[in-house]
Amino acid sequence: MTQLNEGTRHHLPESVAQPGYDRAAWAPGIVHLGIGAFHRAHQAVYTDDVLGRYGGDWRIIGVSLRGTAVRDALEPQDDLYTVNLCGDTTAQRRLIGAVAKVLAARDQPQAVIDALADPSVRVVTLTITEKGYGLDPSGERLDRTRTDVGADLGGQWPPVTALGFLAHALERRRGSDLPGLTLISCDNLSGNGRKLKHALLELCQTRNPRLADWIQSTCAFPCTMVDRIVPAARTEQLEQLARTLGMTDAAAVFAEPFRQWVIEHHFAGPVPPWDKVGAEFVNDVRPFEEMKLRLLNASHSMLAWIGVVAGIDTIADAVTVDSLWRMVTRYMHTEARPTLQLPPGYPYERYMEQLLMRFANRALPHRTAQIAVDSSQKLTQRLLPVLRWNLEHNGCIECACLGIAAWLRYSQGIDEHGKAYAVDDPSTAALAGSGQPLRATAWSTALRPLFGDLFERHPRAATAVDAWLAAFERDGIVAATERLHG
Ligand code: NAI
Ligand code: CS2
Repeated sequence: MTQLNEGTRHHLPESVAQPGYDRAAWAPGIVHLGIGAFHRAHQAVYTDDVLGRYGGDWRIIGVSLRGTAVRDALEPQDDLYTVNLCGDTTAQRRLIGAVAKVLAARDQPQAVIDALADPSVRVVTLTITEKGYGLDPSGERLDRTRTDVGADLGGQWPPVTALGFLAHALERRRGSDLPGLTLISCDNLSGNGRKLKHALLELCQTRNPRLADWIQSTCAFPCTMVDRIVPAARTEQLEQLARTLGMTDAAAVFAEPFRQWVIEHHFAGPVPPWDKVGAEFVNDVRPFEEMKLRLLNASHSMLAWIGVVAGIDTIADAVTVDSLWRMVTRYMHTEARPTLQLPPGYPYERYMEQLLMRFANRALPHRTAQIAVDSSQKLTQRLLPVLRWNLEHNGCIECACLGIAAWLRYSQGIDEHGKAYAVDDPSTAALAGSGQPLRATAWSTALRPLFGDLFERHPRAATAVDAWLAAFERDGIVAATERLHG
């Protein structure tokens, strides 16, 4: 079958919107680290909108830090791909022209440094997953026990982590008297810009304190809130798309229509006018990011853990279960909402209603198993702050404790039908298959890196988690959630 590329794009059906600009007219100005599905369906789309409306040297050099699959898919397609928006009633497709090139760091480490150190590049964006920042569970310090972090602390060539690549490239920029960069983390981490800055400065302090000083004074690390649900593409979606397009697109992404991007207005130099195409530049991102992490992401994770254990494949399937729909509704209203601080009058009710509709979108299957990946990293960003706040303010903790119990149960690696699954999360390896009874009170040493002394200081939380675990064993995980509504 024909493959999508510059030579074939004009044979795409008319219903596929084409980039409204001459791709060759604009040079790269952004390097993106971690060019996975989310970047292609979110930041690259905002940038494509900027190029279409205003032009500018803002095309993107994408970097894969781990594998080569995205480069291998995009290179023969001249870096073109489609974004396919799947709403419950509509499908909209568009071709994205913003990506100029993709580099696979594993094969081309020097080319990655050259791109980051190019004078025309002023912005670096990152979607490298929560663990890509190399931080320990406190989120404040590098995890020096990790071999990848250790290698980059020692300054080895080629670098391994995103931080290692950035340190090498920024050293070159400093040596060439080039301006600093605006480095924009687009991962689901609270204070993502601050965390990126801390992690990079700690690495550079160890290697070269002068570089750390230079970064402090020339670079900016705005925090962001990013939102669009973009599940990993399934083979059957790609096959169906090829039939619709009349050609293959190996790098296609499938996303929901909703999108949001809130960026702290703190830049080291020019950035694309994303604010003119739907993003918001604000002074303080924190209230937005807390709203999203604690409402959307925490609910997602709870549904994912319960879903995997109960054998429920997707989020849309999970929210058709009445007790799970009610659990999420109750969690959002009674436990998460009181912890949030957006200005009075912010339409939280509408936001929460819309979230449930987004979860229920059957046109966009989102596997519970995908969301459950790296759970321990996610738990600390999403659910733990809600539990802490409610413990400190004598609030309700039932749903958060149910969530933590579900995470512990998920970490056992075997579902309620006896089927084993891989727990793709290095930090929870210690919890799986030890044969000890599954109780927060019995696991306090193993849980300490994530929870600190929370369970010792707040026995009511430990008791609640253990009561949920006992209820799961007795009634099954989904039936147990009925207790919330009794
Ligand atoms: P993906 O699996 O398609 O891509 C992940 C990317 O991260 C790949 O480029 C991979 O090489 C890189 N990566 C993984 N581990 C890494 C590490 N230790 N160091 C450096 N790079 C690493 O996933 P996707 O959908 O692109 O999501 C990536 C991140 O984007 C998420 O973890 C999340 O923080 C953020 N995000 C994702 C959303 C989504 O719905 N998919 C929505 C909002 C944010
Ligand atoms: C999900 C998120 O995989 C996950 O952990 O909760 O990627 C979620 O889809 C996005 O944050 C939505 O913006």
